[in-house]
Amino acid sequence: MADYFVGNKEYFPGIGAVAYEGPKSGNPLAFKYYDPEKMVGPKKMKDHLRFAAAYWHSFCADGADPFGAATHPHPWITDAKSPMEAAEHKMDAAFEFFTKLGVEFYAFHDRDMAPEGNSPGESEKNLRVLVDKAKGLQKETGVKLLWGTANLFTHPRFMNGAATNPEFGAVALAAHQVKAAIDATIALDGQGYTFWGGREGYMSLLNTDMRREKEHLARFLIMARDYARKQGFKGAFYIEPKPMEPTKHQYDYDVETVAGFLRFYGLDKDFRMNIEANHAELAGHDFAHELETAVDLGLFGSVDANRGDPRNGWDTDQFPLSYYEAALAMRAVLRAGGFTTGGLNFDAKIRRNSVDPKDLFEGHIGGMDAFAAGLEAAWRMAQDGAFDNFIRQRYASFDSGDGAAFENGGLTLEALAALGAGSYGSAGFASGRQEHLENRLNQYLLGL
Ligand code: XLS
Ligand code: CA
Ligand code: CA
Repeated sequence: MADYFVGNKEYFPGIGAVAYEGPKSGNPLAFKYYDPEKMVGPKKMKDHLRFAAAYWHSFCADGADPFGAATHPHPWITDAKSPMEAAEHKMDAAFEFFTKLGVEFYAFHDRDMAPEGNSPGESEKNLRVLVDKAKGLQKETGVKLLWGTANLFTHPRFMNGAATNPEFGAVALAAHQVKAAIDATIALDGQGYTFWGGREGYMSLLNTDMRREKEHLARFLIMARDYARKQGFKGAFYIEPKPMEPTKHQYDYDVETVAGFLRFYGLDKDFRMNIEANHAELAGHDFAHELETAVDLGLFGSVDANRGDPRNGWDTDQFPLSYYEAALAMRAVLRAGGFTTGGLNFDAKIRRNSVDPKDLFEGHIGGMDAFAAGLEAAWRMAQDGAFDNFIRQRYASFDSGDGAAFENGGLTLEALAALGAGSYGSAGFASGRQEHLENRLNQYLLGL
């Protein structure tokens, strides 16, 4: 791809299309492993991985933190005469970035794309204007929308939650925003629509009716689903689990919790999980644990690829770099049969002191390389079959005879106990061979 920028101004001058140059390349702005057209089994790397960039971290986050002011110079804001013009320039910069980096998808919140107006109606109008522009840029560049969502956590009106707000008026305002964000997602041919429960949780049980709040959340999701389907939306709805931050406790705690909730309210046909690595970590789980759980439950959908810092327990949203974690993540994705509507969205941001425009590219390049290497390792695992065979063998006593009768509900506890008192005395001592399997994993990572 030639140097490409949209609009009148180039926001990342001096940076061209990022190309694959191979593992030995010394060019920091080249891929070392991610070779989009390379076949991995029946599919190209790019079709396995379906990379997306996040509008909010890449084009809205300005490096501010609770201790200090913005550090990231955003030329698309400084060169604009009004918030709407800034939003248009930001979109030019975003599509320039997507195309130079070579991601096929992006994801956005309503407020990332268009500024809040002076009334709900004005905010919706602002969004419509920017959605029209995005439609044109998608057509021009071929970049597609992975998912859309509504920001129901930044504005002070949502300080007590959105769908779970104790005041009805706030719930109604949230509905107005979600309806407009669904319309925007449909207009942009989005493949999914995400609900991250930003402040859907509580800060104190002393002022909270949990039962009522969770019922309100379910009611709200049912209404959103029904509206979107009525409008012809065929894509997936995602819930993105997160256990805490910004609230003390969020109702969408982790995959198991959300799965129970979706099933209880009959939402499990339409909703899938959008699993974020950093949120898994905050819930005390490995990233792969959350992915595998969703695959087992038939609720796997999409991934927010990033990492936390294992020592500080915050949602630091750093770029993912671990080949080890990426390989285990891609193993789960392959087991799910690959992505359908979902993809790997980099919900990750450069650090506060990363003030060179190249930093945004290099963060994404590292993450894309890690997942490309992870994909290849996971593919080797699946082809070689050592783990799958070991697991199959480990449970083989349930494949026939008494074990199969137990699995199929053909035994009472008395009958099972009688078998236990009989000939099974030496069972239960087969090695789990964890060390052997972990060593094998390292071999796969080394390309063996
Ligand atoms: C925040 C979430 C958020 C969602 C989209 O922690 O990760 O960015 O992905 O609302
Ligand atoms: Ca996320
Ligand atoms: Ca996060």
